[in-house]
This record gives sequence, C-alpha cells and structure tokens, in this order.
Amino acid sequence: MTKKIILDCDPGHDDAIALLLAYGNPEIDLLAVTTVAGNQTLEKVTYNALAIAEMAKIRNIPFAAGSARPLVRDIEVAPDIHGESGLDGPELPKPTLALDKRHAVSLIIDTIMSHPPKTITLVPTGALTNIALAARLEPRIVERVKEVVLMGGGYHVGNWSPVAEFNIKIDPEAAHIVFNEKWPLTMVGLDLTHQALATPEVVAKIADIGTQCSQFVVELLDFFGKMYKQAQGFDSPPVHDPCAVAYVIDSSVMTTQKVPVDIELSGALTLGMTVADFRHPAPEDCHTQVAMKLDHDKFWLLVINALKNIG
Ligand SMILES: [Ca+2]
Repeated sequence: MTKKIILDCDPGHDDAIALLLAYGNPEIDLLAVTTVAGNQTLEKVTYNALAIAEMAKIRNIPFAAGSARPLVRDIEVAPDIHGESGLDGPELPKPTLALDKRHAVSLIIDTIMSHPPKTITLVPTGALTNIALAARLEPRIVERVKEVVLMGGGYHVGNWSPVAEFNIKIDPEAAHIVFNEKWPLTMVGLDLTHQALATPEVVAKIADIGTQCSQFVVELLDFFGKMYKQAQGFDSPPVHDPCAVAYVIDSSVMTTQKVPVDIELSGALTLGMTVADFRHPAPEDCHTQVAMKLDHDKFWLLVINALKNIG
C-alpha cells in the first residue's frame, strides 16, 4: 500500500533532496509538487523544482506554482544558505516539463478532493502560505487529508531568530492557520533536523552511488555545507526537509511526542515561535506532535536507496 503525498516546497537544497527521496522511494506515491516563495522568490524556486524534475526525469507528476509572498508580511529569502538562485552549486539542467496551469492552491485542493478521504498526506517543506490558503478556500480538505507532516519550527531552538525557524518565521500567520486546524499534524522541527547531518561519511556514500543524480546531490551538499559553516557554524549541514518525507515512509525513523503547539504572532522577540506546551500530559484531543530523536543511519539509508532507485 503506497503512501500518497503532496510535496509543497521552496527548493532549496534540502527541498531538492526531499523531492528526490519522495520520487525515488517505492512506498511513496508523489501526486503533486507545489511551490511557495521562501528560500528564494517564487519564480526561482519554481524554476528549481522543474530543474530537479528534469535531472531526475520526472515526467508524469503535476508541478504548480503557488504563493509569491507571505499572507501578511513582506517576502524574506535566504541567499545566505541557498545562494542567489536558491539552488546554487550544481549546474541545473534546463527544465522542459511544463507547469500545471492551476495555482498550487487549486492543485492541492483538486488533488485532495478527488481522492478518497484520509488517503493523502500533505508534506510542506517551506512557508505554510499555500496550505493555509487551501484550508481557507476549501475547508473540507482539513477533514479529508490523512495528516500533515511538515518541516518547520522547533520546540527548543530557532534559526531565523533565537526562537523561530525560517519556514514559520517568514509567514507566521499562515503557520497559525495550519497549526490551529484540527488535522493530525507532525512538526518535524529543528530539534530533529539538526540531527540529520550530511557528514563526510554520508556524502562519500552518496558519491559512491556514481550516478548523475547522486553527483547532483553531492554538489548540492557541498555548497550547502559551505554556507551552513559560514552562516551558522555547522561542521556538517543539517538536511531538514527530507526528514519529513522519511517520517511518512517509515515512522520508526524518528521518535515523536504528542504535545500542543501554537504559533506566536505578537511577541516582539518571539514572533513565529512554535510554542510547545510540555507541562502536562497532552490532552486526549491533542492533534499535534513533535519529532524528537532521529535514527541517523536509517534516515540516510532511505535517502541513498531512493537515489539508487532513480538511477
Ligand atoms: Ca524548504
């Protein structure tokens, strides 16, 4: 039984690897890929998504462009991590796959409403703008999706402020909508993704695969690693986004804990913080959980096997 997902992303080095993991893993049925402004402008991240499709020879999956800016705030991008293109490092093949004509929000809604209830997992790995708009435009999707597994936030640390993570911080109003809808939601935040380090051993194993696709990932990780070292002092870069996909494939790749999570919208120092309440056992109706401990070897094996499958 395959797991149907929609990947909503802003490629982005780690988004690229998330997309390749989703496409290359036989248990995932990738129904659609949608883009949102974040790591770079909408135009750039959409181009990057199509370039990744070209590189991996993805043909029969709809790709659609979505929101060009956050709901309320001005756009913020992250060239200090992802470069001017949003996917600096490897040479990108020129895309030939045509974009789906629909807006990402329409594609998300159409896909969910045309499949049986509780069969589709939404996997957002960027700002939550498209997902929030979809929930407002067609509220029935909230009941209809199986769950939301997102990369974003963190219950201990931030990276775009002392307490806020980039995806949440750049569109906190959208995050507020998504975290407060009553769908089952797993937050794969920095606490978890900072364990998903692309160590030299991991990069060597990927290089050993010896395909065009693996070489592409090695070049991505090389650039990403240099930027992470410069910007945040990491010896090896944390590869955030594929962690969310990995959880959908095999939930035993990480531990989780049910805990209420809400989004700070008004703190002068804490805007965009994912506030997790660990004081008491989670109430019966708690619909949110946070990712805690990663099985590093199992995670990277999933990525490596997906790259091998793509060939
Ligand atoms: Ca991302």
